[in-house]
Amino acid sequence: MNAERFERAIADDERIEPRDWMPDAYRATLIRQIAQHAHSEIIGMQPEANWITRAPSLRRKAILIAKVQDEAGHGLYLYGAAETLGADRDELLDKLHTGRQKYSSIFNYPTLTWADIGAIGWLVDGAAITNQVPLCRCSYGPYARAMVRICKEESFHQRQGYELLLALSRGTPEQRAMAQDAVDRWWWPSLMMFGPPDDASPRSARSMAWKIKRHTNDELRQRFVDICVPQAEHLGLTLPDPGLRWNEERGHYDFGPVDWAEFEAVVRGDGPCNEQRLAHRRRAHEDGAWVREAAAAYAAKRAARAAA
Ligand code: FAQ
Repeated sequence: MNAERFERAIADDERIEPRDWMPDAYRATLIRQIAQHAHSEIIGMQPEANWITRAPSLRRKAILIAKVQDEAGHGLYLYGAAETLGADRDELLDKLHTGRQKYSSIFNYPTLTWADIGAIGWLVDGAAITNQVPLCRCSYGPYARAMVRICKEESFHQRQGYELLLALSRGTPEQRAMAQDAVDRWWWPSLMMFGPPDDASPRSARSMAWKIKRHTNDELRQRFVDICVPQAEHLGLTLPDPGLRWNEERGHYDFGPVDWAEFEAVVRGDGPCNEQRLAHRRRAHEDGAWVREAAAAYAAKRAARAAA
């Protein structure tokens, strides 16, 4: 009876809420995806935080601090959404710290110059929005609702990155070269954010049937390429793919092959910054132990006072 009601709700495009009955595998899939997403947000703070102290002006510094702070906030909404499924936040963090849960491959690349902050905003946040807008219609209510606010903030992040790159591409020859170099390095890893190709994506069919995912990895990757090509033209920068060309018949841009061996290596832990990212995250967690203890002690004191 419960299973039937669940299937009907999915078929009718109704939202599944925390107290509703759901199959164990649906719950487990959501906890995995939401946790990976939350981990990506908080690990994703590191590459950009690397440039806060070196931002070229007070305005750029204030914008960057706000963006990195938003990412912490996104992590918190997402851990909150995972908790509505019965997951324990400490356990999820422990799984991240011990390598038992993943975070997005993209955050294992270094930010070598200031232009990387622009390329991350334009391409990484752009890819994140392309992937996440459909998640606003995900069948699980708390995840879908968290996505609405996150997408609004990502949209601001994307624009600031684009504006930053535009300023550099219209600047001195050195600034322009720096912008081009950043786009050259971030383009392919951004395409990898959408996950493996459809014929090598073990989770897609089940997640599409449950309406957790609304489009396949390849569909969203294609959408992203189609959006970026005219934006790159407007920037006056080149995308590093000689195979990029408009295909009249398909109504889409064709693009060259993604290096899936590189993707697999990065997901396995062998990317340029995997070790550094995890080590920093573990250290930050340990350094923050006293804050968690103080907050818990304060909450206990307030609860005791309220009970008295
Ligand atoms: N990196 O069968 P599929 C952001 C894993 S945006 C690492 O296709 P699925 C914003 C996948 O999890 C980034 N692992 O799986 C920001 C699965 O792992 P499993 C985060 C990847 O779930 C911007 C296995 O490969 N966004 O943080 C990647 O159906 C700037 C098989 O793959 C999200 O997480 C990858 N790129 O589809 C923050 C969005 N791709 O089960 C700071 C929500 C796949 O073996 C600065 N997630 N894998 O452990 C999703 O939409 C989906 O989970 C996909 C993967 C599309 C990522």
